[in-house]
Amino acid sequence: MKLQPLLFLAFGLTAAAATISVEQNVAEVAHHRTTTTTTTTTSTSTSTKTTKTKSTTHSKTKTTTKVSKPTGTPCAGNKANKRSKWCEYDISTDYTEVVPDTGVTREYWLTLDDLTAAPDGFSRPVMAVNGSIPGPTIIADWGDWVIVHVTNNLHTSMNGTSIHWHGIRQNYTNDQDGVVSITQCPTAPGSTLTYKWRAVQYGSSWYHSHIGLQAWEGVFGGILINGPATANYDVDKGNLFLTDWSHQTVDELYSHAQTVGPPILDTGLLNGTNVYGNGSAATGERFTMKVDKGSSYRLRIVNSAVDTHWKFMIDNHTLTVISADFVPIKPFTTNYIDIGMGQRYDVIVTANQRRVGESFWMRAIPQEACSENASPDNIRGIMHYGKKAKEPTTSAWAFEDGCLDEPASNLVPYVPKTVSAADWSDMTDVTIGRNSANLFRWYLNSTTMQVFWEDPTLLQVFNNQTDYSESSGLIKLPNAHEWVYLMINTSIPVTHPIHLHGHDFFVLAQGSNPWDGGVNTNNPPRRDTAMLAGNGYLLIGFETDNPGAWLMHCHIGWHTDEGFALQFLEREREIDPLIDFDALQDNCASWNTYDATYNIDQEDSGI
Ligand SMILES: *[C@@H]1O[C@H](CO)[C@@H](O)[C@H](O)[C@H]1NC(C)=O
Ligand SMILES: *[C@@H]1O[C@H](CO)[C@@H](O)[C@H](O)[C@H]1NC(C)=O
Ligand SMILES: *[C@@H]1O[C@H](CO)[C@@H](O)[C@H](O)[C@H]1NC(C)=O
Ligand SMILES: *[C@@H]1O[C@H](CO)[C@@H](O)[C@H](O)[C@H]1NC(C)=O
Ligand SMILES: *[C@@H]1O[C@H](CO)[C@@H](O)[C@H](O)[C@H]1NC(C)=O
Ligand SMILES: *[C@@H]1O[C@H](CO)[C@@H](O)[C@H](O)[C@H]1NC(C)=O
Ligand SMILES: *[C@@H]1O[C@H](CO)[C@@H](O)[C@H](O)[C@H]1NC(C)=O
Ligand SMILES: *[C@@H]1O[C@H](CO)[C@@H](O)[C@H](O)[C@H]1NC(C)=O
Ligand SMILES: *[C@@H]1O[C@H](CO)[C@@H](O)[C@H](O)[C@H]1NC(C)=O
Ligand SMILES: [Cu+2]
Repeated sequence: MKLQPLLFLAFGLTAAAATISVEQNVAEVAHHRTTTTTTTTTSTSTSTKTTKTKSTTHSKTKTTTKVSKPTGTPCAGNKANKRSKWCEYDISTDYTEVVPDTGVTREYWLTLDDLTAAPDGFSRPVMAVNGSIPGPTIIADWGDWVIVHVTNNLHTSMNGTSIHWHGIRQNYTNDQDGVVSITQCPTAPGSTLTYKWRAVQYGSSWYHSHIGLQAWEGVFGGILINGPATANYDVDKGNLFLTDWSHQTVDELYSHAQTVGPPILDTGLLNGTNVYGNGSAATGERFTMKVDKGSSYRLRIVNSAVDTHWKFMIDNHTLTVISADFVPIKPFTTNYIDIGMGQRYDVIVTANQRRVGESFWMRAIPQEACSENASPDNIRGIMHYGKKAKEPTTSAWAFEDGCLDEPASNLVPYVPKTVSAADWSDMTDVTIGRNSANLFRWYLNSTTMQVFWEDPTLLQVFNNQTDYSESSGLIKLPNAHEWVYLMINTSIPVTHPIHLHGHDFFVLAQGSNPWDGGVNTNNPPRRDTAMLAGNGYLLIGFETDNPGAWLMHCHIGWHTDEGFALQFLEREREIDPLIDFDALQDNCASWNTYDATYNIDQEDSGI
């Protein structure tokens, strides 16, 4: 067994060191019709055991852009006092129907490594993208195509990988969704997989690993798609990640999660850094953010935790919320926001306090009703007026502990939509039990997801599988443009952030049991992640407008691993021609070779 030496890296020492300039590294290439930018795989494998005879019959239909003016700067008209404008489009343009033809493709290279780092001053093994937590931000304009080459250098941990572009629609590009066992095999250490997708939405999100618990070892980074906004601001501060963190790795903590229940986590990080401990024993550095009196700032807040629901607030400042996940909303102003795992809120904060040189706490507060943390009051950053951050003496806004979503009345999509009656509806009951090895597993109805890295659903589609015997929890949705309603219901007092791939869903009903039967079809909240309350229900609706195998799962890391998931096989007959089977099979072949050499165990649900 060949092991690479651990690379050592000092970061998390200052907030500045945790961030790097992405713009320098972005290769922006005008996209010509003649340029071939098809998905490719380079691998260390020489295996030829998979047959490729079918590949010639699959013509790629994805390249739809044509050469037009290259952009890269915000679209004409999008100024600090006119954020609603976006070239000839604006914030009222229905982005589910219309996409700017920018003619631009942005290309990024990302590398995953096993490293040692001390984000809160305590040194431990981590996995990171390009040597930082969070990794580099993927930046594009609304309408651009994005190509990302992901190289797996996780030789020490011998972890396969896949990168999921959370919330990205993957419109007719299901095979780029980056979910092991569903859309791809793991990418083996030593291999590179190239993803290509179009930014048909705009706003804020993140990419993260979608195998095992790897995302919460540090494999994540921001996605920032420039576009119009529902309120004005002066400065875009970018993504702000709220991560929970422990001195043991999540892989070490998993056995506790599976046998006893969710472990108590040590602390949390703001954008990859924080202080740990008290007084003179404290280590690490606070996240800091400089503001100038009178200016307004956009923050793109992402909950990247494994098992923490946050309230986020800035002392003495209100937040104007302008989007929920990738959906622009009518702005509302609040003292704090509730943010579940996988969710994003874009907020504007105005530096409107009188005193010059003042510093204010920015707080990420784990909600005890559903999150266990040993430092609940010490996950803080500092927003400072003027050059130097000093220790703030400010107090938190009053709040009530709880793990619910923002009320639906706050989350009104700016581009309104009404939902039709259900063409297909079903319900599924969420329960927990122990499997034959006495480990916790989550069940939707009576099924806990168990799928296999080496046999993703898309490979089964290619192989003309009809029973999908290797893919549990699969629901077929054969017909185009039908309205699907799914009621998710639980009588267990545990909340779950429910995330759907390939769609924004409509939140038709949500609350604590019993359900009164009400269904809100008149421009309800629309997003890709919503909270299922403990002892509660969540009724989601979406249209079958995107062929593919799409995962729906709880975004608590432990629960995903413990099988809280199902998959929709949407418009199965139309999937085949959309898939780059050469890339899929090459990547699987190199994984199979790696697996045969090192005998890698899959110990979880497979996603
Ligand atoms: C957080 O880190 C990312 C990646 O380095 C950076 O783009 C972003 O600006 C940082 N956020 C803030 C609010 O400083
Ligand atoms: C999604 O892809 C389909 C098929 O290529 C296309 O007809 C549709 O316009 C696309 N939707 C968006 C929002 O780009
Ligand atoms: C990531 O690191 C690779 C080298 O490993 C480098 O080529 C690439 O430019 C970096 N990407 C970004 C976005 O910083
Ligand atoms: C990744 O490596 C860790 C540490 O060796 C291990 O515990 C975990 O099971 C591996 N995860 C995957 C997805 O292979
Ligand atoms: C910090 O102090 C509080 C109160 O004395 C204590 O409960 C907590 O455990 C301390 N935290 C750490 C990380 O030492
Ligand atoms: C913050 O608000 C409180 C309550 O209004 C006020 O007493 C305090 O002086 C403010 N702090 C600062 C630093 O402005
Ligand atoms: C779950 O079970 C209920 C009650 O038996 C049934 O009506 C429903 O169709 C099942 N749903 C799924 C997704 O299997
Ligand atoms: C799947 O079915 C199609 C159409 O019948 C056929 O052309 C193709 O060879 C089959 N693929 C495999 C892998 O059997
Ligand atoms: C959810 O399940 C509980 C207990 O099984 C039941 O009482 C309740 O009616 C169900 N609610 C819905 C909306 O199906
Ligand atoms: Cu869950």
